[in-house]
Amino acid sequence: MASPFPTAAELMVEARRMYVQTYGEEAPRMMAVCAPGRVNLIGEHTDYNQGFVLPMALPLVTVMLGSETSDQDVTVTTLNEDADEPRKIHFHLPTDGTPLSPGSPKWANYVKGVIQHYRAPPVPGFRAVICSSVPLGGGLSSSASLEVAVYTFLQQLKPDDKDEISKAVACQQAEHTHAGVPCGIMDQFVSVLGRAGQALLIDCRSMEATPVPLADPKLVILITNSNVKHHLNGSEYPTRRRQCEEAASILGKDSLRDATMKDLEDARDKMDNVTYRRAQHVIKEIDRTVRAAESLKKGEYKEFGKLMVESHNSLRDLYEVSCRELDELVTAAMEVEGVFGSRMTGGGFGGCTVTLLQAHVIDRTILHIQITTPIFTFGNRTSPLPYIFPHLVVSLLQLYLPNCEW
Ligand code: GAF
Repeated sequence: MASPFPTAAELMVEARRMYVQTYGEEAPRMMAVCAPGRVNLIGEHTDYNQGFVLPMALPLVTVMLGSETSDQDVTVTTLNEDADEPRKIHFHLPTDGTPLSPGSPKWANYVKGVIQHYRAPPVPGFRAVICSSVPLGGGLSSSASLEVAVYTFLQQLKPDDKDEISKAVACQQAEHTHAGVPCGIMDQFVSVLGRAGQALLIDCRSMEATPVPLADPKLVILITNSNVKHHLNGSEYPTRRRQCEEAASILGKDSLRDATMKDLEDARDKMDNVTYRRAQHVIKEIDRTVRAAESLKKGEYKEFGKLMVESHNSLRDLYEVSCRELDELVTAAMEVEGVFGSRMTGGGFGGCTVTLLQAHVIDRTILHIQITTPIFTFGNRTSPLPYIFPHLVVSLLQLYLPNCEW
C-alpha cells in the first residue's frame, strides 16, 4: 500500500515554491534539510528515568528550506495547516546576549528555542519555510523533528562540532525551555541518529544506542492515528515525571533505572498507591524493553508482540496515560490473526497506536479496525469519519531518512 504522506523530496519542492511566493525570489545559496518523526516500538516513559527505549525513525519528516540574510533578522513561514496563527514570524536576533523568550505563536518557540541552544552561537539572520508530514499532536514526535530540522538548518549556516548526541541534547533543552515540556531524550535522539531499516535500543543513561535491524519483508508496522490530539505541555506529563522522581528518592536511588521490583515491594508502605503504580510501570517497562529488543534481534515476533501488549496494559492501568480510543484500537488490532502485538506509542493521552503484524494480513487488519471501531465523539461534535484516518503502513525495507542537504 502506498504511503498517504508526501515524501521529503515532495515536501522540499512545495517548500521551495512557497519560499519564492513568500520572499519574492530564490536566494543564491538555498539550503534544505529534513529530520524524521519517530514511532516508539516499546519503552514508554522510561527515558526520563534513565532507562531503555526502542524507537525507530519514520519516513514522515519536517523539512526546512531557506537562506542566510545579511542582517540579524529571522523570518520563518510554516506551511503546516494545523499551526496556530500566524503562520509567519519575524524577529531580530539579539546581539547583546539577551535570551530569545518563548511567546506566540507556539510553533515558533521551537525555532527560537533551538537558536537559543545552538552550540555555535551566534547564528546569522535567515529566512526560511518549514513544512512537515509528521501529524501534529499525534505522538510521532512532530516537535522533535521540527527542533532537529531547525538545528540541522543552523548547522548549514554556521557549522558546529557535529557531535550528534550534543545536538539531540540541545534540541531537548529547547523543548524544556521554550515548549515547556520536561521531556526525556528519546525523540530528539532518534530524530538525529535514526536510520532506515533499523530501530535503536537507546540506553538513556549512557546515551549508547544499539541498532536493532528491522528489515524482514514479512513484517509490517502499522501506525494508526486515534485523531485524539495529545498535548504534553499540560500538567500530566510533568506530574508523571515528578512522581517517578519521588519514587526514586523514597527508594534511595538516583533514578528508577537503578531500582528493582524487590526494592519497590520492600518500600511499599513508604509511598502512596499512585506513586507505587507509576514506579511499577517504569521498573517493569525498562526490563520489558531490553527483552523486547532481544526478541526482535532473534526474530521472535510473537514474544515481542506479547511484550507490546503488556506495555500497553501497563500504560493504561498503572501509568494511566492511555485513553479509550487508543485502548479500542489496540483491542481491535489484536483480534486479527497474524497480528503479533499492538500498543499506544509516545507520551499518551491520545495520538497513535503501533502494531506489529505479518505483512500478508495488513489489508485484513486495517479493514477489521475500520469496521469494528465505533465513531467517537470529539468534544461536542461527532466525527463523520472513522477515527482511524490516516493509516500509515511502513514497509520497513522502504525507509530512508537521512538528514539531507539539498
Ligand atoms: C514524549 C517525550 F517527549 C519523550 O521524551 C518520552 O518521555 C515519551 O513521551 C514517553 O515515552 O514523547
